[in-house]
Amino acid sequence: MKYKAVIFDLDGVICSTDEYHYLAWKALAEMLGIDGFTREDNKLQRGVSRMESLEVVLRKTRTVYTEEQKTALAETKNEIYKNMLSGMSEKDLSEEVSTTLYKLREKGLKLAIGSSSKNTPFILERLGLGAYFDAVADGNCVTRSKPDPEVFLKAAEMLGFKPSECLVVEDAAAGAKAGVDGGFDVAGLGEAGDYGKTAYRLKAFSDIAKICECD
Ligand code: B16
Ligand code: MG
Repeated sequence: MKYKAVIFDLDGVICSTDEYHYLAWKALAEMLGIDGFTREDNKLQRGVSRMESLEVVLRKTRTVYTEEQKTALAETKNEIYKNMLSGMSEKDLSEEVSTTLYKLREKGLKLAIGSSSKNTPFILERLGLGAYFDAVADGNCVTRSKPDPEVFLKAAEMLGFKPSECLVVEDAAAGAKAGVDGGFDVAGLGEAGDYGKTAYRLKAFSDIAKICECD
């Protein structure tokens, strides 16, 4: 088998929480009197940290905020976002994702999460995957967010494998760059598939089973 492990991004790969991020940032933008926050702007927030995401919103206003105010704004967005997450349950884990994870695990592959999100443990719990993964590297254990490779390198280290032995699955351009720069083969969904250096462009999540010879 070509790979010993698969490291998954969370938001936009395992679950559709990327849509909640967008809605929560849009709600914050409206609170600040910013009308023109769009899905195009939101693409720049994918995979990057909460504070960097806030800067994408604040670029759209001339108002200058202090660091203290920025911290409070990021907290407000997170409260809106967590409120949306609180309605999530095991039903939000798609059949396609759960079947594919099962097939990979059956073949003996190790499975990990590599996410920029500090809400990773909460989301995995809601999805019924709290104890499912062999390793979880997330925004709580890194100092540099994607496109820096730190989170994926950390996940590989936790698993005890080299980057060349792991496949990274991403939906964001920043995440695809992080994987490639870390020395991983990357399978890209959507926008990540358009990042030139990915090893695979996925049409569907379930394609991972074919790549890992589990189908
Ligand atoms: P939080 P991923 C990333 O998760 C999101 O794509 C990105 O939009 C978000 O800003 C980041 O997590 C931080 O999230 O505010 O929950 O800590 O795609 O790397 O799983
Ligand atoms: Mg993502």
